[in-house]
Amino acid sequence: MKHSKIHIINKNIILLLCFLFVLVSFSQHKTIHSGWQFSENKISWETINIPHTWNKDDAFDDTRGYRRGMGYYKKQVFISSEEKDKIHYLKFNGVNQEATVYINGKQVGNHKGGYTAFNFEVTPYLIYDEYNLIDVMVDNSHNIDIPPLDADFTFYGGIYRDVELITLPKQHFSLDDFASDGFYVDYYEVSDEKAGIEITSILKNASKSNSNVKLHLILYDDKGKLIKERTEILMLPLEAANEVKIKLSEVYNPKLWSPDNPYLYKLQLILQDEKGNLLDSKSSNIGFRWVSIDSENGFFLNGKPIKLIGVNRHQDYQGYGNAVPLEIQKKDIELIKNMGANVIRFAHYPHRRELYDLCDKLGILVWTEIPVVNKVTNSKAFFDVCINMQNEHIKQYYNYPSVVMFGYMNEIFLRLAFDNKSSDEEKNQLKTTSLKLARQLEDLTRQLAPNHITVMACHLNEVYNETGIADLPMLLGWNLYFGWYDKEIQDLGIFLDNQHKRYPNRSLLLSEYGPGADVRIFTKTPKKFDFSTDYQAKLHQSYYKQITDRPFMTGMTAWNFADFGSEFRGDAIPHVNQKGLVQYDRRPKEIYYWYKSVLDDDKPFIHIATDYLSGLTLLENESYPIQVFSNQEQASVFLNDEKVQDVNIENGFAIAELHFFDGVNHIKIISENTSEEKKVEVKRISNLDFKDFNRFGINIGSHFYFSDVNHQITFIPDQPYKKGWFGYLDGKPFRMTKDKNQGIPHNIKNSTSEPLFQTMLEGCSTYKIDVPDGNYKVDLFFVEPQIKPTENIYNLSEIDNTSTKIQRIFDVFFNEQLVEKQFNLASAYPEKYGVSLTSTIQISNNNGLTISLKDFKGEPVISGVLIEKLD
Ligand code: GCB
Repeated sequence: MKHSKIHIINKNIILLLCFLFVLVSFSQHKTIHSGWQFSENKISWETINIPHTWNKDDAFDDTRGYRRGMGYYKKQVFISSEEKDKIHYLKFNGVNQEATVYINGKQVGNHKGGYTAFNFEVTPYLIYDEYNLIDVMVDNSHNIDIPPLDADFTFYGGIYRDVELITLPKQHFSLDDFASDGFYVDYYEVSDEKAGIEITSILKNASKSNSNVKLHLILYDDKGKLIKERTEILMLPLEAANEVKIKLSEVYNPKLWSPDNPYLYKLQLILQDEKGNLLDSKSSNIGFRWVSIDSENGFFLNGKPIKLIGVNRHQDYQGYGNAVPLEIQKKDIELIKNMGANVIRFAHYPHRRELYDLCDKLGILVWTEIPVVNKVTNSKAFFDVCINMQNEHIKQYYNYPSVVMFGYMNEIFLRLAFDNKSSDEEKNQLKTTSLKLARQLEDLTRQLAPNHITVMACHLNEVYNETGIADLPMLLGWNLYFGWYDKEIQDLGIFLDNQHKRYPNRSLLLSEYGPGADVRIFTKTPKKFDFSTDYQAKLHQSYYKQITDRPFMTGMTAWNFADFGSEFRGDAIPHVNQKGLVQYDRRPKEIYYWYKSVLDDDKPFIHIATDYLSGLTLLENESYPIQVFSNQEQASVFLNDEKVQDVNIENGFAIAELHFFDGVNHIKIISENTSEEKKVEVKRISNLDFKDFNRFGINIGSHFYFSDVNHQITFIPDQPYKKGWFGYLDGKPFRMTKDKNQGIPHNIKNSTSEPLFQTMLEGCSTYKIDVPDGNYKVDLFFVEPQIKPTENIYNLSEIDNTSTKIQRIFDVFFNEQLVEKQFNLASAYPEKYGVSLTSTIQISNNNGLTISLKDFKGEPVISGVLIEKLD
């Protein structure tokens, strides 16, 4: 028995290999990456490889500036006359955002939309036994007929996904149905007992005569063992494409697919001619699963409740823009799985298809959507592009068993909500148009994907309820930023309870949440909008509890898996949205490990959150709270081999208040099943004598530490003056907006030390630092915060425009010595420059250093100070 099983498996493998071998000579997909020519102006050309974008650097570089416009690509391909009887397609898997394709100077087609695949049949344009010229004209300029019109991510232009040259026999699986694979898998009667699939194939016969073919469908289990098969003999009418529906009979006791056990069967579709020669072949993952949602009890997979906890993902990556090699992208999905997530929202557009295949394999449920974001255009052309895009999206992504949710809009009223120029009538018109488009997309989605869940995401605004748009999708996503753009962290639950009460029949998902966080910023006292990783931990930890406490919530997807490029943004790193759980280059922030602690119970796990505590400086007897993340219940904390305390780990974390020594400290956390160790280097200063150190930096006006690579120092938080130490005698932290928690200046030029400049004291006339007598070099840091305030709709706070007129002029003294007379940042540095003033000073008579800022006009500002002892 055992022997014969092995025999069958082997036989199948041989069979498969035979098919693959023959396949190469029949239908062929050639990826054409190399040796393309690219030009921005058709005058000077450079040789590039695909994937490619022309915005990978300029979207981050203020000097060059982000170029939205045209890009021209060309490449020669030789087509042999041996291919003369074949059909040829050129397939583009992603070109942002409009492409016009020419072969040998003749236009073969145009495609609008940057995130779905498209193809053109190029057979009539080819010249055999010669080089054929492919020209692609790409346009990423703002086009009111192509979504997204406006969004918080960079629209990198270029051919940024693979280009394929596909050669097919005359009879093949059609490529003409919105560039899908030409077949669709539907599941029927899926249960624990049995499960079936029905396959709809679109078979095309491009020859001038009717053709008889065989369609052979085979279902294998995950070991390659044949489970079901069926062969149909079909007559394909000449020059036509036809749909064929074939059911495979049910599999009994099927192995169900789930995040815990992503069991995949494999479907092979083989098209042969009447003599049995292979024509074309396709395959698909088959995962038997069924999903349902319930507005009281959340999400169900295979009849069992499952809380969806995961992330949103954008596709770009530091240094690559959107032209990211596939293997690097696959790592994201692995990292997400490793964190313990069971869901990904591919935001705000379809990502590479290979990643969905990986979600099938790793067991991650998927929400996928098209980029209709922030606003719509009231034009037929815009509607047509959206409808076409959703057709492409659903048909290209239909067969992945991981895909359970299809979406089509994100925060569609965001622009409207911040529009103070349009009349009420114009606004009502926009509401009506958006609702009309939403209805069309919802209907289309339900019609094309009747077994999937339709979704849409809204931002915090009543307009979604008022207009009724929120009632359209089967599952409503709320993107909620309580404790960041809005109110406080605890307001999340209050809002959700209220929505649930008002709309008890709606199923809800928290589709986005999260604060910005920069690994260079840490603090004992995290505050809203400080970009500290500590505030990030606080918010995520609380949100997780608030969602898991509410059974009606289907789940939550954090914004965002990784930091991503957003050209207009100016957070702690300009042009980058820093809400990632991992950095732009995917190095995990601490919060990544916290998620792992609550989501992944595969193995005992402890993480000590000290990875970015670089240059921690502690004064006098100061201690520092260290977060310990773990999936264990209890642990003992050791510092430098001495037991300090036992901690209970709740909600995945515990805090250990540690009294570090000066120098390298050794932390060890031991739980019953595992342990973890970390070293932390600490500078403990018992007074400002400058004996064991010769540099000292203060992040004036700020409550956080900032570890600054440029100055090779960690600036420590500010304080009111304390004798023997340092601090301000007057002044208050500067804020640009009425919301006192937000409103730090953005996009500071000439610096990558934004967190040093962004926070500052305003109205400080005296700052004292009690350094001993000696010779010092002192750097002071300034920025004029009120030049050209950045209008950022994602910082949902009011900008005080009157402030642009404010001028400040002040004199700067070190003790009595004048350093700068009539310092006028606004006129000396007309852009928002990070400015430093450097001067030496001889301190004597135990006077310490007094920095005086004497106002001449307006209130002085100061961002930081760095003192170095010279001898
Ligand atoms: C949102 C948007 C997303 C933004 C995010 C943010 O609600 O859907 O595209 O990136 O907020 O960070 O502000």
